[in-house]
Amino acid sequence: MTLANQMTYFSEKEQTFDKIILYMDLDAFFANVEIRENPKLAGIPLIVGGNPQTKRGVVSTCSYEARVYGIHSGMPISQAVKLCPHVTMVRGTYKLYSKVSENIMQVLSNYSPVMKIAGNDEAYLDVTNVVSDYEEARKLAIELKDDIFASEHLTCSIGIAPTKILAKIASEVDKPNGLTVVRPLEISDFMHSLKITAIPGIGKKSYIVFKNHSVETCGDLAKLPYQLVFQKFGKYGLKTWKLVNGYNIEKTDEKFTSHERKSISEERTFFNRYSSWPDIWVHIDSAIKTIVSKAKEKKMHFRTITLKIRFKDFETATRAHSLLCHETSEKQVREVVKSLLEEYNIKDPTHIRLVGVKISNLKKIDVNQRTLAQFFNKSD
Ligand code: TTP
Ligand code: MG
Ligand code: MG
Repeated sequence: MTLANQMTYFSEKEQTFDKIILYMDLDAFFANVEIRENPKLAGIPLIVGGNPQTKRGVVSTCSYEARVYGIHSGMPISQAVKLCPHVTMVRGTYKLYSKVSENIMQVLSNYSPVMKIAGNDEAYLDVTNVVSDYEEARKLAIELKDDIFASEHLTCSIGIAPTKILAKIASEVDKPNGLTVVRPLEISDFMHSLKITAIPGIGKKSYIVFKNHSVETCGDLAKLPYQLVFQKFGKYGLKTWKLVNGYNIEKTDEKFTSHERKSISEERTFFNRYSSWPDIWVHIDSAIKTIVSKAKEKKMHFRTITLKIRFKDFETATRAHSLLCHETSEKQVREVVKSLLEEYNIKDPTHIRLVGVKISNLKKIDVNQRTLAQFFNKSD
């Protein structure tokens, strides 16, 4: 492809940013699940992966304390042990990670109907139609972070920007537990400050090629004339040049999938205070009111009601009940939740840290269809 051909892509479209994309990636995913399960592992260099006895295999991931020693995913365990002889190793509980990943994706799916899962601990949400501006997107991200922490006791980093690639880059700059927002007018400044390796796909090999041409930061690349960039680094180099200069290089994304909302849930956490039964009921009741009104707003019927209880020691239990047919009634949810709560047989309410109510098995209301309660002429 000639440069002339390439330059035809400097179109108006590339200057337009009309989306707000949120990207979430969990921090040290496998390692933080292990720490959650065994708090003695917190605050120390920790490796997940390989065989701790034989010291064979590769590092799946490691804690941020281990990263200080230069250890990273994919490194042979033998090398990691050389870098940090006192490192702690655990083999990994992969079934648990996959369950946690599923739960996290479920939480995320409540924040936008347009979502793309990009890995076991990361996903993009197109929130363009969910928020009205970047400030609202930031608030949504804080809510999402709290939600993820409340449901799985894990931290994540979030990037918000007008394109997927920028949102992903933004999520990385303040890891762990970061939140970085890049608005359209801030793209060039934001990019110029970054090392060239901050761009996904630029690894050690490409870095050497760039460095040989005195390009270490994205700003260095941005300053070069595009003709020279094309000549020296080819088509991919030119694409990177456009990215660092604030062009929108993303194709209209057909990969985002719209999904129907699978559940509606609300949780209430009792932070550092003792909960009493009346107090707990006030919170359960307000959670029920919120989810039922959300369901009505979205014209959804539900069949399954789930009650989640988390105790002070983070042990979490869920119980669910499915109705005979789809319903919309708040009263029905209250009755089911009451009997689910009785099933737990909790003696001491002060041990409760969190209560959550979820309705799922959702179905769009057919205006001609009546619920069973309406059929029998009952109402809320
Ligand atoms: P990442 O999100 O790449 O890494 P991470 O979550 O451990 O750390 P960070 O805070 O930098 O995001 O990967 C998610 C999980 O996928 C990770 O915890 C373990 C697994 N994984 C591997 O098993 N092998 C690999 O080479 C990588 C990169 C990840
Ligand atoms: Mg991660
Ligand atoms: Mg990841």
